[in-house]
Amino acid sequence: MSERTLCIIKPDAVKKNVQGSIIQKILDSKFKIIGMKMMKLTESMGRRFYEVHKERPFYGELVSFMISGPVVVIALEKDNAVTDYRSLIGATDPAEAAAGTIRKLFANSKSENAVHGSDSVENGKTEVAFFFAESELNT
Ligand code: FUP
Repeated sequence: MSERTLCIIKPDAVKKNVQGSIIQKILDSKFKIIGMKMMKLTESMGRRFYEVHKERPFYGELVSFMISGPVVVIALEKDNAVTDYRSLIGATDPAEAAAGTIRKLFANSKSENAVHGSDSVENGKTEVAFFFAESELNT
């Protein structure tokens, strides 16, 4: 089934200029890019996007990091997009991520971990809609 998932190339990866390498790996894995924009998240957007984590001890630092510099937000579509994209990015902590995954290759740490990926089919839809109007998507 065709699904949507959201990639965010996080500030650490944008600072390192590895956006192109990350996008190429996504394209090589047969995802369709249906929307893409570079932007700096506002504090309010960062807080809302990560609201599910608001009780976690790292919430404040996570939001500060995500608004510390520009990000590239990419809406992806593919059969099994959510699971396939999570396999492509690897575990949250790069120390635990499999060889060849985006986080293994490009992440600094568990918090500065290069990319975001939606964690369920439902969140894939919601997170794409958080950043893109349906009219902005090229399906
Ligand atoms: P993931 O779905 O792999 O991005 O991981 P989580 O949903 O568990 O965490 C969301 C984000 O919170 C991570 F990308 C980075 C941050 N985080 C921390 O900063 N410290 C932690 O211990 C766990 C997560």
